[in-house]
Amino acid sequence: MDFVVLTIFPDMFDPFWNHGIIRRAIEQKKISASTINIRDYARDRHQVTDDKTYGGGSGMVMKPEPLAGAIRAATQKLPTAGSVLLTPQGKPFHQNMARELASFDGLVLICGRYEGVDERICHDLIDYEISIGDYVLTGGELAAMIIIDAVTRLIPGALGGENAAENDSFSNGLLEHAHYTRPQRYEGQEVPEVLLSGHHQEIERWRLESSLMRTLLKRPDLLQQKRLNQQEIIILDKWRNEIDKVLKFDHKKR
Ligand code: 4F9
Repeated sequence: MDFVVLTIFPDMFDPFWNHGIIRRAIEQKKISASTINIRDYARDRHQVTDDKTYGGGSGMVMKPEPLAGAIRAATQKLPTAGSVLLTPQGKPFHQNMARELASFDGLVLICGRYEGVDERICHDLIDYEISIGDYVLTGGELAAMIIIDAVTRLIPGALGGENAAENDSFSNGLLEHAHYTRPQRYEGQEVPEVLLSGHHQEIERWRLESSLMRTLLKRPDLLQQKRLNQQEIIILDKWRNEIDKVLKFDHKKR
């Protein structure tokens, strides 16, 4: 996967490319990373990339020519890449979209600054408009990093262990199960015994139960959207029965 980022602040990406999984993915050539400075495509002497908004108002708008020039340069470099504009008006980003983007062989990420970009930047040049959430940032750069991060870890081999992203939260529509590591006893709390038992099947069943429990408590909306399989229904039914028993108990007698 080849990432090209269009930004007026390319230096913001230096620490991002140089740490952890992203750095290793670059070193192992699972991804390539580069930036294009939009300012380099401004043709006036002062290389201006923004201007006052027509109609009046306080905000500045990104000029169309430098941005279009930069997008064309990037898509020439990566003709089969998808192009993404980061904007609060875009489609909400989620794991399925990360999967879709991971299927491209390249991505051009366009970071706006100021109040927004001129409406006339040729929308034929942009495949996706994506928002990372309902809030306004000072620019699209952090949003681009978030997308690159989420996409990179889905690229085969990028996480080290084979298919390491397979059991992640959201991969099956549920939050991931609880995790424990050493020590076995920490501040009086023990690691659940089944995890030490070596019974692969029982461990899998415990993990599914943990996953379902956490999703029910923390993100019931995910559970409502999900198509449950037989085993999942059995586990949830068991809990329903447990709760029913508590509710049917005649508390006045106590
Ligand atoms: C981009 C906000 C993506 C949320 C870009 C200002 C943005 C954003 N998601 N805010 N420029």
